[in-house]
Amino acid sequence: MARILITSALPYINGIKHLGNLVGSQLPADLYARYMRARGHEVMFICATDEHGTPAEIAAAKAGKPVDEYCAEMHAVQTELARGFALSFDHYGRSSSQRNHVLTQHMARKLGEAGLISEITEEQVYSVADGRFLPDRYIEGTCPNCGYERARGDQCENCTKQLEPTDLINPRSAISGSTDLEVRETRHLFLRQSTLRETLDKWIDSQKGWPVLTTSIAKKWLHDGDGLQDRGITRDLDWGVPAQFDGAPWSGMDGKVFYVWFDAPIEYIAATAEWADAQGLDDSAWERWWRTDKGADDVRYVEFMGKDNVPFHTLSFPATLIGSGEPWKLVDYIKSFNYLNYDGGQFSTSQGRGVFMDQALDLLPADYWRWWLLSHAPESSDSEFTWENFQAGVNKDLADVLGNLVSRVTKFCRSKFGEVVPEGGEFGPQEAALIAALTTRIRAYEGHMQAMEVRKSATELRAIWVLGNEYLQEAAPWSVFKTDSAQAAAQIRLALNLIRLYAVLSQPFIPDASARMMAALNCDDWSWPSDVAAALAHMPTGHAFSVPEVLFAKITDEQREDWASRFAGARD
Ligand code: B3M
Ligand code: ZN
Repeated sequence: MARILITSALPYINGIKHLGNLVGSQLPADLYARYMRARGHEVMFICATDEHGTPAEIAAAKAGKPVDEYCAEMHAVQTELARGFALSFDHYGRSSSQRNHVLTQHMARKLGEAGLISEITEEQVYSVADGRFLPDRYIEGTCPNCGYERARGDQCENCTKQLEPTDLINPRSAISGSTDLEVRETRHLFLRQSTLRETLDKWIDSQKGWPVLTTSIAKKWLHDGDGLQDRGITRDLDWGVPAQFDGAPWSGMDGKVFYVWFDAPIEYIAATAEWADAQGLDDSAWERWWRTDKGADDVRYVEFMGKDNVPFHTLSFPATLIGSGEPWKLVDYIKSFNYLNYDGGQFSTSQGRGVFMDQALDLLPADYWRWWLLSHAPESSDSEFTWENFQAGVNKDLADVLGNLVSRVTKFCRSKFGEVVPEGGEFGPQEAALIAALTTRIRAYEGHMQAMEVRKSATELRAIWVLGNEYLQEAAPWSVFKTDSAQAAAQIRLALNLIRLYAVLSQPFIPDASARMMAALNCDDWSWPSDVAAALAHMPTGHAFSVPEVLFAKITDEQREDWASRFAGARD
């Protein structure tokens, strides 16, 4: 049994996430967490809302609410949606927690003591009309790289280039729209990441088997000299972790807070401490996951995120942890994703384009979305959501293959033998062949799940479901029954056990349907089928079950057309 720490990138608090966000971190992280638990490992699965910075302040202002109130409300909304999608976090924390305040300030102090923080006077854009500095998203203008006219002060959404507010062409205040801007001097703390360049380079080289997407992004930032410039870690904002505390080796940071990207990854650790607090456990309970001097040296730490988050996790966050000089657990594997596009364009939170988590759950149960999204995860390249494709995936895989098998087998058994596992007959060569084929495929499935190959895992799982249908097709208990009811009983006994096997194997993808399959079978033993033959003899003859409600309803053409047109525009 291993100990596995899993984090998903923290969703910004500034609104409900769309399906592209979901499949880019939280959902595959959940798949992995569920699988690892199913295999008997000890898992700590952490996520939280990312509540600081200009995204939070701007969204709160738009909603006409104080930012702390807005964050508390949105955290509750996102918690509910996470539950709706059956995301099995051990803790869903908040980066605005007291734990994160304390830990973020602690990290900064340690970095300062190590000489890795410098205080720099820099030029920032000041809005005369607004009477304040305009960091990050408070300023908009034309991207100097690609010409996109709504680029923000921290990053261009169009070409993803990281920007400084002073880089923008024709800048304007995102608060008032004012162009009465001037450049003024202000003092900020900078993390001297550049001095850690070689250390980070070596650390990345020592990571064997990282996905190409992860290492190529990290290396690009490291060697272009772009990402590893020293970066400002404070901002002229009110909302955030105050950059001010006892014993700081610097001064003059009154009224400033840490940059959101400085405190957000630290929240992975702080959220684990929040978990311990919520469980009534002491510090050693979370420290054994994060401090290599307190037991975390045998933890395997895996992070999930979209590709735009990779630089912060391969460089900035490790720079913080290594630079602190303390024995913090570093990530062992980073699973990163490309983008899911929406019907010929991009999902966009700012433009309300695509399907958002709340809307998705209003249309269909979570499993439908989980299955389609995971089986189309944007791993090796961007992928695209279309309503046709979604309908086809759900109807074929879930309704025709899995759902149909469950309903056919249970109903046939009920009508011929009653709602109990029937006795009689023996397994023959057909059953032996099925067991052999299942064994091969299940071992392959395990390999893909272990390797976090999400699409390959889905493909393998689908193939495992198909094997069952093919077996039934060939064995044809409905006709065998006419001449040899004992033989048909043996076939159905196997098929009922196959449903349990499928519930166990499918649980990481479609937990609700799996639970319903198990409940119908009157079973609560989720042990993994290491021995397929034994697993297919799990429910003994005479074991009572009931026929479940339809597992998956098909999506009709009318529904598809209705949804496609309903979601064609922007969300209001
Ligand atoms: N909130 C950005 C994002 O949602 C950011 C991730 C933080 S992970 C520490 O893409
Ligand atoms: Zn651009």
